[in-house]
Amino acid sequence: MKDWAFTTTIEEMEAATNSLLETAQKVGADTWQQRVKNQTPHCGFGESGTCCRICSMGPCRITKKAPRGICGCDVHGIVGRNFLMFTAGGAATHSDHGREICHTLYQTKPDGNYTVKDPEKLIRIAKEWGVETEGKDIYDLAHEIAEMALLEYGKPFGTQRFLKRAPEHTQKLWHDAEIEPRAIDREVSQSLHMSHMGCSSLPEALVRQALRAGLSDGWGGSMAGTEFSDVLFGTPKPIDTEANIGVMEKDNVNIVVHGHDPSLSEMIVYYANDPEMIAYAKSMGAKGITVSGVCCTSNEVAMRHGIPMAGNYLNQENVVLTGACEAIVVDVQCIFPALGPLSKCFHTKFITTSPIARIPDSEFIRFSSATAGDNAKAIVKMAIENFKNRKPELVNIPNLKQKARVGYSVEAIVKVLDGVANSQVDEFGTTKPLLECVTSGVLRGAVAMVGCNNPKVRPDSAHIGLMKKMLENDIIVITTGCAAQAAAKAGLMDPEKAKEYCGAGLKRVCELAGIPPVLHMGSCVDISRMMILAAELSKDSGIPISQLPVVGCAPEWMSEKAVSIGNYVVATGIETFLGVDPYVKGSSEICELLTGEHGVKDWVEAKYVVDTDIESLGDKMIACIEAKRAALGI
Ligand code: XCC
Ligand code: SF4
Repeated sequence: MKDWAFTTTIEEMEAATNSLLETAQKVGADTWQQRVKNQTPHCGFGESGTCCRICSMGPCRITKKAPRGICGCDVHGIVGRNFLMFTAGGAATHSDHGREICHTLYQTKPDGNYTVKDPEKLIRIAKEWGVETEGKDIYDLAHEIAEMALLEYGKPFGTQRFLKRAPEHTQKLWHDAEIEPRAIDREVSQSLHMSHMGCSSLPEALVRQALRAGLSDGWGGSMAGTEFSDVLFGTPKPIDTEANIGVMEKDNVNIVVHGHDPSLSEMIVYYANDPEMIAYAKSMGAKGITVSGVCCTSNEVAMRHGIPMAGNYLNQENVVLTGACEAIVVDVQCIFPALGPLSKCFHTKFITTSPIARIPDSEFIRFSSATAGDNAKAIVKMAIENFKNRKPELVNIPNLKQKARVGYSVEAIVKVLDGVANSQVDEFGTTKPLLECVTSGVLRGAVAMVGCNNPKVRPDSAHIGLMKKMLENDIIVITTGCAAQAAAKAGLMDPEKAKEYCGAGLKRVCELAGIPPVLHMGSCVDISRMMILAAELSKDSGIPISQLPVVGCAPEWMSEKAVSIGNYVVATGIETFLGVDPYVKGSSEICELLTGEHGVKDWVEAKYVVDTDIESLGDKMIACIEAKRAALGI
C-alpha cells in the first residue's frame, strides 16, 4: 500500500472543520454535526421504506402484527411506491434545471446577457435533430433548438430525441422493457399517478417506471441541461484551479456561489471580474474579489473558468463559519435551510435568487434572464459593501487547498487521449485510444464516481478511499458532483502529483496524455456526459455497454436526484454500487428486483449493488471489472 503522502487526509479536513466548529460554538450557531445527533437514531420505518402516508387513512407502518396498510397494500407495494416517488422527485429536479437552461438558450441575443458561446456544438445538435442549419443565423437556430428542446418536456407522442445517441443494442433493451422515456414531464407525472393511493402496488411495475423516470432525466432533462449549458457557456476544456476551504482569501471580498444552475453563477463570475467592481472592492478596503463555490454550481464555473472550489455539500456551513464570507449566493438544490440562521450569526449575506428555492432568513434578489446582468451586479456590490462588517476576531480560513485540473467534457477526453494513440479522428473524434488502453490492459477499466456527502458516511472518506483504491489498481476514475470535489480537495486531480501513486499502466496514460488519474466531468446533470462517453465507447468497440469494464459508484449519496441518476445509470447497462441504502431494505421483492440476478438485470443487463462497508464495496467493484474483462477475454 502506498502512502499518498501529498494528499490532504480526511483527518486534516476534519481538523479544519473542528476549528470552524469552535467558532460556531462561540457565536452560538447550530451546525449539521449537532443536528445529526438530535436526529439519531433515525426512524426505522422510514429507513426501511415501510411507512406509507400517501392517504389520510394512514399513515400506515408495516410490522409483523400489521402486515398490510388499511387499504391492504403490502410492504412491497409501499416500499416500491416510495422508491418510485423518490426517483420522480429527482428526475423532476434535474429536468426542471434542464428546462431553465433551455429557456435561457431561448433568451440569447448577440448583445444580450446571454449569448451562444459554442455555436459548433449547437450546429452539431441541430444536425442530429434533423434541423436545417445552412445559412441560418446562429441566434435563430438557438431559438429554434431551444423550443424543440422545451417540447421534449411535454410532447404528446414519441420518445426522447437523445435516446438515439445510445447504441442500438441499448435502445432495443429499452424498447423491449417498455422503459423508453416519452415526454419528460409525462414520466414524472405518471410516476406520481402510479404511486397514488389505489393505483400500482405491483413491485415490477413500480421499478420499471422508476427506470423510465430515471431515463427521462439522464437521457432527457439532464442531457438537455448539460448540452445547452455547453452551447451557452462553452464546452469545458482542461483548466487549472484549486480546491478546499483555503481558496477563500482573507484580504478579499469572498463571494461563494452555491446551487446548480450556471445561469446565475456565470453572471456573478463575470461581474466579480469587472475592473469597475474590483476598484470598488479596493475602495472598501479589500485587496480584490474572490469567487469560490460549493456543490454543483461550483463544478460548473470551475470547469469553464477555473473558479476555485471551496468545498462540497457538507462543507456549505464551513464557508460561512470562516467569518470571511461576505455573501453566499444560491440558486436551486442542495442548499441547507440552515444557512439562514447561520448567516445571521455572522455578517454574511445569504442571498436567494430563484422562486424555486425560497428560504427563510435570506435576502431574495429575483434573478431572471432578462435582468441577469443587473441582478448579478447588485449582488456583487452588496457583497463588497458588506466587507466592512466583518468581525476580524471571528475570521479563520483553514489553510487547506490542493491544485486540480478540471474540465473533462467528453469532447475534452476524446481530445487529450488522442495523444496516447494515433487513431483516425472524425468530426466528434473517437474513443478508440481509450479503448486501446483498456483492451491492452494498460487500464483495467473505469469507475464513474458520483454523488453527494451524507453524514451516514464519514464525509469524503468513501469517495477518497475508493478512488485511491481504484487508481492503485489501474482503474481510471471519472467523476462529477460532490464526489469530484472530494477528489479535488484531496489532491487527486493534481496532474503532477497524483499519477505517482497510480498503478504503472494508469501512471503511463496520465503522463502521455497530461491528465490527472481522476477526471472531473462536471456537475451532477453532467452524468449525462458519462452516458454519452459509455455510448461512444460501446459504438466504437461494438461491445454492449453492459460488457465494458466500467462501473458506476455513489458511495455517499443522499438526494432524490441521486436515486434518479442511479436508475438511469443502471438502465444504461452500467452496474451501480451504492454505499448508502435507498430505503428499500424493508421489501425483499424490491431488493430482489434492484439487486438480484433476475430483476432489472434481466431487462437492462445491469443491477444495483448496495454495501455500506466501503472496503468491501470497493472489492466488489474491482471484482466486477475483472469479471467483465475475463468475459471479454481481455
Ligand atoms: Fe447535491 Fe449536485 Fe449531491 Fe452534491 S452531488 S449534494 S445532489 S450538489 Ni449532485
Ligand atoms: Fe395506508 Fe394504504 Fe393509505 Fe398508504 S395508501 S396510508 S397503506 S391506507
